[in-house]
Amino acid sequence: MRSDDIRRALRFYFITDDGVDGFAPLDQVIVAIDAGATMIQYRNKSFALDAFEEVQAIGRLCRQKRVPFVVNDDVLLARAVEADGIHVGQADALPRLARRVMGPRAMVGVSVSTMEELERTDLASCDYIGTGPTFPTGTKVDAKAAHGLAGLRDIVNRSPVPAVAIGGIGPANAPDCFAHGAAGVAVISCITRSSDPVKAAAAMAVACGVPARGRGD
Ligand code: 3NM
Repeated sequence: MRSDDIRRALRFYFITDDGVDGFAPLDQVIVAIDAGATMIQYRNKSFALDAFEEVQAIGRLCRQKRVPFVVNDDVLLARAVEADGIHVGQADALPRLARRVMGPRAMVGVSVSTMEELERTDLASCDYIGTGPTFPTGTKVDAKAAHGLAGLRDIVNRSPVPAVAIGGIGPANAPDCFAHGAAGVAVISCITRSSDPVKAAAAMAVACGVPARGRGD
């Protein structure tokens, strides 16, 4: 992917929620894509093989809608569903290994919470970083302390690749993240735990300045 395509894809980055009852990941992705999400990540910390077909269905939908699709952590799952890329954490496959497995055209992203992590991460193998938590989040149980907008700006300024802000982001504070240099915002609960996910996803699209895609487009 070219670098301006990557920046465009990062703008409204939706990540599936593995902890919400009655709102399956595929349905979450349908809502996000219809609203205009520009990138989708499948994240399931307790992935088991019986979810494989659902991940394939999410991948197919993303391909059909031309929305880049990445898998969190699991490089082999990403390969198996022919995802466009992989997002790894500091404890997961090294970006260089992830790149080797996924190939030169894949998108590789890595999570970076602090300046120290940024310094020691192999960014030459990465297309972007996810950095957070920008604001406190209840979604990631082992999240570090929030680094706020000033921390976001520091990391953006030092990063050679575009940065996506993550953690506690919603329509109200997404514009602040862009104003502090984020290429995009990654969100989970502002959509998946909303009483009205369709409305919340539409509000995110407006905050990110992206057009709605709408059903069937
Ligand atoms: N990673 P929500 S924070 C998956 O700081 C994830 O790296 C984070 O969920 C990090 O939008 C986070 O509901 C959770 O706050 C984001």
